[in-house]
Amino acid sequence: MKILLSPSIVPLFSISLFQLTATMWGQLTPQTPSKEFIRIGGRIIAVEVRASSDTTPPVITVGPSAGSITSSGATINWTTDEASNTQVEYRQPPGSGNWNPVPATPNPAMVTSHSQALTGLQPNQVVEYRAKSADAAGNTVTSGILQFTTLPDTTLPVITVGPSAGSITSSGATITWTTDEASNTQVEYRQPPGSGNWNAVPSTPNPAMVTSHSQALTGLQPNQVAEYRAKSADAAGNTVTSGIQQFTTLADTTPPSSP
Ligand SMILES: [Ca+2]
Ligand SMILES: [Ca+2]
Repeated sequence: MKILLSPSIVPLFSISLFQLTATMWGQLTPQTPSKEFIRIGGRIIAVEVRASSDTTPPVITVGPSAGSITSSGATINWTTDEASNTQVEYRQPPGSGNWNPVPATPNPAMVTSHSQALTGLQPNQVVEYRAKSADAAGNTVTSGILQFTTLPDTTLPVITVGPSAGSITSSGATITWTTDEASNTQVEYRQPPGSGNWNAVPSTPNPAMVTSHSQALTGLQPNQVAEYRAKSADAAGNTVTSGIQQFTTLADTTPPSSP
């Protein structure tokens, strides 16, 4: 009995009819043409491994193009003239560092209609990308480099925890809250509630883009209610303002210093 095999993954299917074990399969993966003898069920079988006759890379006949573009993602689609695997490489912005391959290893499904989603992109910024497909023999086509621009971020941050006042003393407190996306930090307060204009701390928002926010208030009057609200803006300027909260400073128990 003689089985003709190519070094590609195709022979795995052909000989699986004989219930090869993983070890047997390991014996059947030479990268160069050769003849092997294997024992299956008490029978000695001669196996000839042939070099693949396919030396032609796939041809991209349609695309690639970017669809379903959002502020953080898109889907890249293309068509090849023969069954091949799927991978997209992208950089944002163009020319920035190394290409990011998605998936990290190509999707092994051998198809002619390719679709790969990109996620986690920055909003309102150009992305460059290229599509790659390899046939079963490993011949790879890489498309030219194309671009698209993600949509602007129009979604306000959401405050998921807080705000709440902690570390309360007779003259201050620390306001903390959490947002669902990176955003800046500012607290507005009045003491007592309803008195005059809001005091913004800091006067311009702390520009650090974070999801865990903390802002100290100082110089408050002792033993008096303060009202406050938290504000956070994302990089696109979408600003969330919390509801109004209150806390009461502690009584002043420190005697005046005497000479
Ligand atoms: Ca081919
Ligand atoms: Ca946003």
